[in-house]
Amino acid sequence: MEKIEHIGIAVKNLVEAEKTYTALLGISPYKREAVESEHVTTSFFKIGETKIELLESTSPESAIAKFIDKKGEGIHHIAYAVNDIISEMKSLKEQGFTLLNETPKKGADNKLICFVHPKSAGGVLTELCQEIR
Ligand code: CMX
Repeated sequence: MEKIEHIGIAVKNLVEAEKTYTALLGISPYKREAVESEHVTTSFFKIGETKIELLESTSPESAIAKFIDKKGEGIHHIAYAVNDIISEMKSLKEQGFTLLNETPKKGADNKLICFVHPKSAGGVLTELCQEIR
């Protein structure tokens, strides 16, 4: 893994959360993007080398809606940048981690992504992401 690429934060209302994070971080979001396959709308802030991804659900069935129902708003996942997502996935699987998808999926912000189940990663939903080159 190379670095923390972003931290995902589940929010109820993206517009309100954007205002809060703009005030908190002193910068504006650089992009808003819908990820239809995940039923979310995302908003990204760049803070140094890392990004903050705000996630608002677009469907009651989405992982974000379920998370907010259970735990409320807050940190949802940590995403690590990787150079070669296929080999990282293979290596994690061999070590016993539970991957939530067999092949990388297209995520927000021009990334190939794969999630690792929180139950196999110390209670933290973990995402691998590789820039689409
Ligand atoms: N962090 C830590 N624990 C989590 C979690 C999270 N984000 N989401 C769920 N859990 C825990 C729950 O608390 C629960 O624990 P207990 O059994 O101890 O109560 C357990 O995992 C199962 O939770 P659940 O509500 O029944 O949820 P599901 O099993 O239906 O789904 C998960 C959990 C991780 C498989 C699902 O959320 C998932 O597939 N996530 C990956 C996709 C995703 O999160 N997409 C949204 C972001 C997209 C993006 O970044 O673009």
